[in-house]
Amino acid sequence: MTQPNINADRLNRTLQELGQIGDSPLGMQRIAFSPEDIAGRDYTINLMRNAGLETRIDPAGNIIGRREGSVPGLPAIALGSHTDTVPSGGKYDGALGVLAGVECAQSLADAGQSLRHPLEVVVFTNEEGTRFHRWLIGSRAMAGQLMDEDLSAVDDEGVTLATRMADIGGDLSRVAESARSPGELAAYFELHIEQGPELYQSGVPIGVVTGITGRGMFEVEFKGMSNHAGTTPMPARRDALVSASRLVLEVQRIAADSEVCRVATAGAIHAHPNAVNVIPGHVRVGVEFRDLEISALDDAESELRRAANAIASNDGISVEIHRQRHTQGVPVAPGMQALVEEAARLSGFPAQRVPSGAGHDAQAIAAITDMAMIFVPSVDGISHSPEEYSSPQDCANGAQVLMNLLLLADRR
Ligand code: HGY
Ligand code: MN
Ligand code: MN
Repeated sequence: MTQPNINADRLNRTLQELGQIGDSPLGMQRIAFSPEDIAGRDYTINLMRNAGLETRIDPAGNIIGRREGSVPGLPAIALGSHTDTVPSGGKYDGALGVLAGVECAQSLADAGQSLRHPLEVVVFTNEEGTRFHRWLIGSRAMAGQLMDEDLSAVDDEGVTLATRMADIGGDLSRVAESARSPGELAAYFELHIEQGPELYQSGVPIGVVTGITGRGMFEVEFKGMSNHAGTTPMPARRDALVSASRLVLEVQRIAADSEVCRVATAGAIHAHPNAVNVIPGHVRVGVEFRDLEISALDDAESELRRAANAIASNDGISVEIHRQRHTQGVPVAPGMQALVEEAARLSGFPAQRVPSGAGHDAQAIAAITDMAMIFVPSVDGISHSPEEYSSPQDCANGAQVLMNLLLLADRR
């Protein structure tokens, strides 16, 4: 059987075209549910249709392009990722996996080759979680894992998830219908940029993902007292931003010095009233910890609580720690890793096993079917930045391995 090859030029053209949608001098701004995100979704739906896929949007806003297989009644093999980006993000995170999935469908159509299994290509809603501070919305919905706190979420502009979902063609009142029953999917494969330095440093073109990290998210709220910056004596101040700053350094210490968990980040801060001549009375700090082991995340949480309470009592202000969405780390089954290695060998590329420090839709979909991930190198390991870059050759390599992985799985 001819192994249809993907069309590298076409893939890289679609990557550049999608990369124009929502681009800005500060990087990609396709924040989930935004007009830019919707434009990117529309572009992708059009590509899916050109590739011979029947498209639908499920109640969780997931875009599903589907082509039936030659053997009736078989479960589908799904390829996918996300097209939403972080603020000032890059052109490859998520986009590569979606466009490579479409490219596989297009190449099969061009070769007049059908698969035994139905093929689905999926764009998952709000993978990044920038909106609502809760990620993997679409993939958790497909896995039947959305919780009441997700469904009742309101974003920073006061808009509900129900409204945002309707904006993209979803219907939160029917979100339970997005959940796929066991046996509907035979496997899920996701091509993604590594977003870290390992493959780029080792010069190996293909990564066989061994596991996807867990993540614990918190918002730490310090309440002091706003006051006049010019007239309030230093000893009389209850400066919430000074206390928050001490916490930011403690968060770094938890991972960098004590190595309680693999990484720790205080990535967001909101100081109120955020005026240079007012002592900040109210500060919220967004904190996240990551590790494959849930026990490490629990230990990091204990450390965070200890540090925050010690700082607050020392500084004479109050503190509240809000525990937000936690995500379990997920290993990739050895048999699925072996299948990716075989696909890389068939494609003629050396491959290296590598863990994922980033989260992915695959870790949610792992709850309902076998999954595997393929990585390609990120130049200098940079991601979630306008500097994010993967070469056209590396992108094409990954798509070819994805195609061969799909063909291998289809014959199983
Ligand atoms: O944040 C992450 O790990 C992923 O890029 N959503
Ligand atoms: Mn991603
Ligand atoms: Mn990302």
